[in-house]
Amino acid sequence: MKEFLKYLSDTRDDFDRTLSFSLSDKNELLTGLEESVNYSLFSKGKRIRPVFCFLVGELFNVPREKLKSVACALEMIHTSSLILDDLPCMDDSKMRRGQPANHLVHGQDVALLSSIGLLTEAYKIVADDVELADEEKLEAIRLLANTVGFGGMVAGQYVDLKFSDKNARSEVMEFIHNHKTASLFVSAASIAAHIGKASDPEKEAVESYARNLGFAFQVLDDILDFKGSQEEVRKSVGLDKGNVVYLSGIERAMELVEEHTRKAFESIEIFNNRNEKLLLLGKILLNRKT
Ligand code: GRG
Repeated sequence: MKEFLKYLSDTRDDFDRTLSFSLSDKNELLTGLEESVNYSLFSKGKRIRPVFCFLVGELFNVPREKLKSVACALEMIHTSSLILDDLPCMDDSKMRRGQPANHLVHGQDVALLSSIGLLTEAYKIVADDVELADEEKLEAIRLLANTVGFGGMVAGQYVDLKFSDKNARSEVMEFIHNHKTASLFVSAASIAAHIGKASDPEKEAVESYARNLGFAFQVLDDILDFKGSQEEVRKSVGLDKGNVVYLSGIERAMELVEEHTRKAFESIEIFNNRNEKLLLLGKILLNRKT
């Protein structure tokens, strides 16, 4: 485990060296916009989605070099969604990644533009990647767009805003978690598997792992929001109306984490001893405190 923790932190550092953002137009009129994007993108995120993408790639012998643009795109999309999610018209959160939410520092107008800009940059970075064949880029962009848009995060956020309340059915909660959170894990896995020329059963296996792990990850996020302090969790905490603990209670929430983790681990049994890193990653994510 100690060795794997070191491997994870090296992978995260490697990713952080790859991730960069600067506007191609150096016009000083845009300095504030660039600062706002960098404020959120380079705040202390755990970088789980890019690291997960690299690990799935490793399973299919994809060199990291080939997944770097996709990894950056995943982090940009995720950061873009956090900026939007924190706005007063959404979750109205004050704290994110251990610092004030973007809109409290840069204003709601600039936060919104930063989020849209980052989202667009994510696709551009993949489209410009010379390491990827045209077919690989197209499939990656198609999968990412599907994850972000009306079939994914936008749909999940909409249902969360409009339909999550104390009486929401468990199917509503499942829809929200699968679309808002698990979907980005699934596209990380699908893209890495596609580039690694995985067979259909292998693709299904890593996608099922990602879906279940992503779901458990979100439920755990809800549990941490319920149990943790703002200092521990490094973001605004509390029970908002879409929180699983609020809907189903802490015991059911913990059962859900267990059920989905078990399903995630079962999904990758087909890889035999090649699945070890994904099993360890799952264990670490589900024992996290932030
Ligand atoms: C613009 C992409 C986009 C989407 C629009 C706003 C929105 C629709 C969706 C919100 C999705 C959202 C914020 C889901 C929460 C996912 C989640 C568990 C966030 C916390 O992830 P961590 O713990 O965070 O990986 P860090 O800060 O470590 O990166």
